[in-house]
Amino acid sequence: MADKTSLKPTRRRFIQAGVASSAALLSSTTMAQETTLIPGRGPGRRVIDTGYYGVPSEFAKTQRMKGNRGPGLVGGSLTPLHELEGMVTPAGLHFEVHHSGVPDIDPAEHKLLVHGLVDDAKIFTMEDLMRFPKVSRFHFLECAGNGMGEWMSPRGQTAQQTHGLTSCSQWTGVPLKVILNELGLRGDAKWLLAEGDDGARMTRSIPLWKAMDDAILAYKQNGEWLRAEQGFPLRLLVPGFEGNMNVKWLRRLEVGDKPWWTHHENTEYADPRPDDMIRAFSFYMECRSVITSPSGGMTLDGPGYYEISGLAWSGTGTITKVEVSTDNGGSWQEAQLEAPVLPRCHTRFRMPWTWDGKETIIMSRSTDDTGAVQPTYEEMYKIQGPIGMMHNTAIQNWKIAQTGEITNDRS
Ligand SMILES: Nc1nc2c(c(=O)[nH]1)N[C@H]1C(S)=C(S)[C@@H](COP(=O)(O)O)O[C@H]1N2
Ligand SMILES: [Mo]
Repeated sequence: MADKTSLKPTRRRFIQAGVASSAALLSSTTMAQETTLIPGRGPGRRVIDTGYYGVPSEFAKTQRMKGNRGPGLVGGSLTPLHELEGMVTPAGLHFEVHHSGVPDIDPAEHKLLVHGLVDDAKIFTMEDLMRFPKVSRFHFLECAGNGMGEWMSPRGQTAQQTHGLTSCSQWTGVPLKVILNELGLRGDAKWLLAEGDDGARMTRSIPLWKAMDDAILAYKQNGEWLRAEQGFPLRLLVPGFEGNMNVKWLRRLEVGDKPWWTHHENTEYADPRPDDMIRAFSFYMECRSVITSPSGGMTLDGPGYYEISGLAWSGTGTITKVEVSTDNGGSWQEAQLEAPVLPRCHTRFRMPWTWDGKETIIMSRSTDDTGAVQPTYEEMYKIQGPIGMMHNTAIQNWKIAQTGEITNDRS
């Protein structure tokens, strides 16, 4: 067997092949001295040393954090939007909201009953479902309560705390309409009840037009099996609709002619309006955006060039424009949207910026292809009332102090 050390690059090899990129930064004499000092690294870890499922580097500390509702059974975690790039959320960082913790379900045992106003009621196993034609689509998923702590005054320090209840994945599964057409819908069918197999037995009424449009019975997320936290082995995905309608651990679908007015439809997810009315079925998560970098909790390292970047999304359509203001809303500039720009999907925007070192407030404002424009808090209060909690879509301000420190501030 070859001596391990013989695999290490020799000093000679380093001088010949190495450090081409750092060469430009060093004078030729220091370069020669430096290269003789760089030791070879030797062989690295092997796959059998670390396990066959990859994990982030021990130096990469990006993590979810406990959600606003605490660590109990009702609660979950927030996506670290301020530390992520692009538009896809890694499965291990997808936010979570559970009403009774995460059940562990064996897919071999799991079944989906579809019944009610259909010609043939049927029980599907996971194997049955996976034989149907499938689709893979990128969609965001956002909890109706994303940013609920921000309604009255700024509270979260980072974009994770203010906006971390939205994530985006590529979801794979059977289009729901394929299954419903297979069973045959009766003429009076108008609504669909979706029920989860968790302790909370989350149930929500979904309008049939949405079920027959782009809803998916999803079992894969970013190519691999759904995570238990995201509803393994099966979840309903209703793209662009509020998070709680995307029932996880899906075990039953009932077709009916009217909504069921379930517990959650009469409590948490009914939204008060300024005229004292209650909006029961909000459905859509509307047009919204947030600057993720630079953002709350970060510090700018003196005046100079920075890239302003963030995410925009809309449950009603496709993002067509994101404007950025770096002078507290005084003037706006259009940011670049980075491809792919997809319907009901996170869209990454970027804008170059040179900070002059003076105190200022930066913010973003999104527009979608229905013409919806993200409102200010004042504008949102007029539509939704000042005491709402769900469906906060307002423009997020980040205040940059002269020291470069960034805080969540609306003044
Ligand atoms: N069965 C079941 N489905 C559920 C929930 C739940 O507690 N039980 N929570 C809902 C809520 S409130 C949200 S916001 C989304 C969150 O999905 P995620 O945890 O995959 O991010 O799932 C929804 N589906
Ligand atoms: Mo939610």
